[in-house]
Amino acid sequence: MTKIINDYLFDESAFDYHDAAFKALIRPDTKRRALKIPAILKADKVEGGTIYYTIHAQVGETRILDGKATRTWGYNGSLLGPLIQYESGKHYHLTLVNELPEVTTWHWHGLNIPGPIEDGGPHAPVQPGESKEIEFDVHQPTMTAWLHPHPCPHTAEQVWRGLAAPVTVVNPLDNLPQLPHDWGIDDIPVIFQDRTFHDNQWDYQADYDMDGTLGDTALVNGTANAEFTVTRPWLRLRVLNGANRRELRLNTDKNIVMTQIASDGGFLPHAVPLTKIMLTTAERAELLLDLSAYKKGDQLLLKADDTVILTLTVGEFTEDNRVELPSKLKEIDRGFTGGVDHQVIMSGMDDAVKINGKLYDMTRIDDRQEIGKNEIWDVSNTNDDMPGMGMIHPFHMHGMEFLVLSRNGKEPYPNELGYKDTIAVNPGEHVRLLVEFNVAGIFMYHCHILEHEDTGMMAQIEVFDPKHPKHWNLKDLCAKNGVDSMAANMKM
Ligand SMILES: [Cu+2]
Repeated sequence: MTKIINDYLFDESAFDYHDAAFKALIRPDTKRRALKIPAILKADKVEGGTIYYTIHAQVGETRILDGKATRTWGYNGSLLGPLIQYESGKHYHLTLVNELPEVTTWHWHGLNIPGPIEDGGPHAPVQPGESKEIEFDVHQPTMTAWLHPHPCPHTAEQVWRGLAAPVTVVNPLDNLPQLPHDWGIDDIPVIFQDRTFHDNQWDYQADYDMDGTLGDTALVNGTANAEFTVTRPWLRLRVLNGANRRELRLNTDKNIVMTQIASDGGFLPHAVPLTKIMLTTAERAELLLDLSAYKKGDQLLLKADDTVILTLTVGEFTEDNRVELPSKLKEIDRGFTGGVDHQVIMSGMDDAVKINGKLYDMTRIDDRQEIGKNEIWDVSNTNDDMPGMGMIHPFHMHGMEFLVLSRNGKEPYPNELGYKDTIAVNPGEHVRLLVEFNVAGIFMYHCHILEHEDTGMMAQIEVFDPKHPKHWNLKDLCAKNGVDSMAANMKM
């Protein structure tokens, strides 16, 4: 019998709620609203094997609380964005239209596509009123990713204003089509964020915190006090922690078993039953909930710490979608063949955050790795040098999905045995990662507390292909693309 995980696994003394500036979540005083489900983005056209999408970043208004609408930003809508579906093996052409009053970028968090332009980091700006076109192939396992802006040092503020959208990749080679997959019916996104409302508006500058901005109101898919009506016994939740800083400690009022089937980079080797799960910023988890024992009208409350974020109300079960879960969800080879060791030391808090003792410089290449070789990355968090302080830094790498080999020399947690791109690193911990890039280019790696990343807790790697050598001059690239590389670290 598989052991049920019923704690959050991480170092409790480093949890965000110990911070003096912590804001606990309150349940908003607003009527319950149906959980918003992002629409599926329709292709503009399919031509010669290429699928065309257009994504506008735009300003709008969204009714979130009772009373006045909130001024928000979104993709192809006023808040968040549609589901963008990719299929592995296909070629995509995207038109990115910036209707915002400031420069932005489109970063595909979790997609293994070339950097820095297609990947959408700060080297790939789209100026207000302009549009750009990019093209890329998708070649990767079935997974849940997301889109967000990455224009340093304004990533945090732009995400706060509402820019984020769910992304999925389906790969016929490892997809498990028998699992619930009807979007909005038995397969739903749970995009968790927190915002403070000031007379129904968001005010990033007023709420700004150097260690990560927190809000007191939980939103799921941009819905406050959200409710979803369950119409099939199995429900697949695609949970994304889309907050700037807040750790999501997800649990339910009935402590039911949630079966984790996937993490950031796709299916786990085996399903992991748990009653509690912690996701730091940008981490994803796919959870299967079995509600077959519930009757019409029954409710299950999803909570972040002690605050309800989503009410699941059972309606009429219209179709039985239960299947036998395969004992092995995915074959994963953990063999290591490379030789090089890379080191990443995440240090400091507030404005003293650094990676390997340095602040980000978008014209500097901090590390190199050969395409197609797997190498070890040792990622540590030295916040244990401040007794009674220190925080968890979620470490994210662009351009590939890694495997976790160990935490402080011990086995990774059972739900960390699949591919990931973001990993929580506790103070005093060394996490060893097996990293293999299959696309070349310049990629960032950084703390995914968005304010830390904007302060400069970020570095970049050149992934090189000896068969196609390329000389990167990032100063010239920035000048050509109209990026003020000096401004990238200057937090206003
Ligand atoms: Cu950090």
